[in-house]
This record gives sequence, C-alpha cells and structure tokens, in this order.
Amino acid sequence: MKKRTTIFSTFILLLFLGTITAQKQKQQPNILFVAIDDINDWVSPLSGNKQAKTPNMDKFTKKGAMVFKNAVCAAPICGPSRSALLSGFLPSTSGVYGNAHNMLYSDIVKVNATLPEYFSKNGYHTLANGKIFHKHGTANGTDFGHWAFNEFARARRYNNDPVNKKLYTSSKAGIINGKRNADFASKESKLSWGPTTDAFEETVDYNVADWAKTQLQRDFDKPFFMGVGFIKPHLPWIVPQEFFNLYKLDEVVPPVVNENDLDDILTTDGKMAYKPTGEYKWIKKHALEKEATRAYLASISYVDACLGIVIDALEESKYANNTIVVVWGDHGWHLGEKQRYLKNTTWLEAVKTPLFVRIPGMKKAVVVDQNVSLIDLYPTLIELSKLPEKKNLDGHSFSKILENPKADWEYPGITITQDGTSVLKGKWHYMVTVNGTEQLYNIEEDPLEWENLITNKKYTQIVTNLKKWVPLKRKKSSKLRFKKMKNYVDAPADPTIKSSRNLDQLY
Ligand SMILES: [Ca+2]
Ligand SMILES: [Ca+2]
Repeated sequence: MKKRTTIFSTFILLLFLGTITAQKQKQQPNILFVAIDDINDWVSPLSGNKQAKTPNMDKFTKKGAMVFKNAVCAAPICGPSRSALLSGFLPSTSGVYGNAHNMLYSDIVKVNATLPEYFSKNGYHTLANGKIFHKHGTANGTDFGHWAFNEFARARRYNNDPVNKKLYTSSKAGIINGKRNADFASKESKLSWGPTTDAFEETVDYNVADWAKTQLQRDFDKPFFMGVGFIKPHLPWIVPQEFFNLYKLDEVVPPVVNENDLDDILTTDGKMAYKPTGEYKWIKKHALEKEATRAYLASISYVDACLGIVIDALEESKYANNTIVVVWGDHGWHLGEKQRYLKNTTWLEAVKTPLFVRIPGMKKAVVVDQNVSLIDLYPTLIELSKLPEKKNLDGHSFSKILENPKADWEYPGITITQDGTSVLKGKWHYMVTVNGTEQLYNIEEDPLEWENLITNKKYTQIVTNLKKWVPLKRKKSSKLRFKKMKNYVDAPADPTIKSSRNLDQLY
C-alpha cells in the first residue's frame, strides 16, 4: 500500500512539475531578434535624416514599440559590436576590438554562453539566418556563428547579376550605376554603389526575410529565439533600381560638412588628431555627395522593405501576441560628417544606432532618451524571458525602462574602439583615445559636434565625471587573431552542423 501511495505521489508530482514547465514555457515570450548591418539614424522613427523613407519601421514602431533614440553600440564596427552584444562582454573585457578578432579565442567567451546559447541552454529553440555574428575564417572553414544556434540557415548571395558577381570577387572595386569607374578603382575609396539587375526577390536580404516568414508559420514545441540578420545597408550599396527610384538625385541633400571641423581636435602635443579620409577626398573630387547619399538612402529603404516582410509575417502568425521583437543596427555610419565616410569612429554618427523593442501589449511608439547600449540587450532579454540571471555580464537590464519610459537610468552609453572610448550621457559626449586625445561636446546645443569644449575650464568637473566610465583596463587582443591560432578548432566547415560547444560547461 505504501509503495502504491509513493508511486501515486510521484505520478502526481511529475504531473505537477510537467504542468509548471508547460506553463512556464507558455508564459515565456518568443524572441524575434533582427539585426541590420551598418545602419545609422537615417530611419524615420529616429528622424536622423528627413529624406529617409522607411515606411515599415514607421508602421512597426507606431503599432507598438519603444524607440531608443540615444542608444549606442558597444563598438562602432561589425565584429566587435556583434561580439560584445552576443557575448555580453565589452571589447575591453573580451579583447575583441577589430574585425580580425574572433571572440571564440577569447578566454572569457570560451567559458560563457553567448546570448543564443544561453536561451538554448535554458529551454528555448534557437534558429537564425543571415548575419547575426560576424563571420571569420578559421583553419576549418568559415565561422558564421552557426555553432550558437540549434538551427542555422544561410541565404544565397546574388547569383544572376554578372556585375555583382564581379564586384563581390574584387574587394575595393568601384562601381557606379553598374559600371567600373576608372578613378574609383585607384584605391582612393572603399565605397561602391549602383542598382542591381537582380529582382528584389533574388537578393540576399529578401531571402533572409522570406526564410523568417516561413519559420513563423511553423509550430515550435518550445519558445523560440529567432535571429534574422540583414546585411544592407552595408557596402556595397547595390540594391534593386526601385529603391534608388525612391530618391530623385537632384533633390537629394547630403549632410552638411564643416571643412574646419577637425581643427579643434588635437593630440596631447598639439597636432591635428584626425584628417579627412580618402573616401571623403574622392567623393569631393568627383562631386559625388548626392550619389553617395542617395545610394545609402536606397539601401536603407531596401532593408526596410525586407524588415516589413518579417514583421507582417509575425503579425499574421500565431506568435503575434507572445513575441518580443528587437530591431537593432550594429553601429552607425558617416556620410561626409567629420570629413569621412565609413564607420569605426567615436563620434555620434558611428556610435549611435537604431534600437526598437516591442513587448507584447505595446500599442504605440514611445520615444525614450536614456543612453542604453546594445551591450544591455543580453541581460534585458534574459530578464524579460524569465531566464536565470547571469551575473557576470557587462551590460544592465533596461526592462524597467520598457515598463516605464521615464525610469531612471544611471548608466552612460559606452563605446569602445581599438584606440579609444566614447562616453555618451545625456547632453554630454566625451571621447578619449589611448594616446590622450580628448573631446567634449554638448550635443543638445551642438548636435553636429563641431565645437570641441575640452579645453574650456568651465567643464572640468563634467569631464572628470564622464572620465570615470572609461574602462581602466583594456584586455589585450594579441591572441584573438586567426593567424596566431591556426590549430584552434571550433568552427566546422559545414555551417549546418550543430553547436560545437558544450552548453552544460558554459556559464
Ligand atoms: Ca556592421
Ligand atoms: Ca570641430
């Protein structure tokens, strides 16, 4: 009798535990995690450029999302930005400062679960397509970050357009309107753009979006974490003609450039710390400011159309009301400001990045000022999904801001480059390089950051306070380059292979 009672009790207990697990899963939201490559604030919810046409971002945010207008990236270039967000560790902690640094070789990343792995480890089904992690060459093939997901798919690149095929096989190729430009090929510039003859449906990001649409029609027996990684508006700015047609070339207004802007940014021995770049000089020489601006705007409208496919698919799916949506750009971009194009600077153009978060139940666009960082996404998403807290992360959960847009937020947005740090806090933007070149801007009064206030004694205390946030120690990156780690084996050549990291052994 006693034995029967025990068996019965055990049965009831298991039934009870099963119900709890099922209920927990039911309450746990799905995560739709959308990455956009090299997009600055030229999107309508952020009004960084009034010309930008991003109707899908507009529609998405207006239907319900928090718009972080002062969000920053942890690093202003693809690999380090994504490595920081996905590992939860700033470059100064992991040593990942450049695109050549693979975080898999970082001591701290070796023993800690990345964001998707943490979800996988804690009961989620994780899947992704496109660029979520930065890709790296390894001794065993390309590391796409596929090891971090339960399922990983990779959309095809352009395959019909001979111009694009050629372009992709030559780095630094210069193509304008599909034709090679003689000046362009002279290593003066990394920029290239033009319409593709591929149909929209044949382009990579469309295929990534279409994959997501298909996945959102599936059944999942666990909550899901779905990564959708778009590669535009990353160079080359080659998108279908219809997106160029959205902008009339003669009406396009390029950003205002102050030709004396760099004069007041001096090294500790009084020399000019920065000079106009080759890209800037090349664009100026050929008067291509409008062309470049239009091509970047066209690429943004293209990626916005791809995003629209994913959001529409979500809203038509059974996951519409139990999915958290995060749309993030990995860092910003210069289009002439500070006499340069490209990224990887500590000025606002590069450190600020779009970040929109929708929590089920949100009904309108709420614009917030707090300086959250992409590094904060890991702890935030864990908290929102009721996963166990992970105590050693560099970021801070901003879930309280999602509940109350006016919530206090004591942290600045910190962005770290190979040779410097940017600290953005409210109206103040402080920057310092490892060699001691400093800048301070009041971005409320001077949003273009033209007047460097660093030598003005009036702001000494402000600088002292901001300086406290600059990491004192910077982890060295010497062992993170692939060339020095030829025998390290952790990235199989077959991208369909499942995780090669043992989740049970990762914190
Ligand atoms: Ca990028
Ligand atoms: Ca200046």
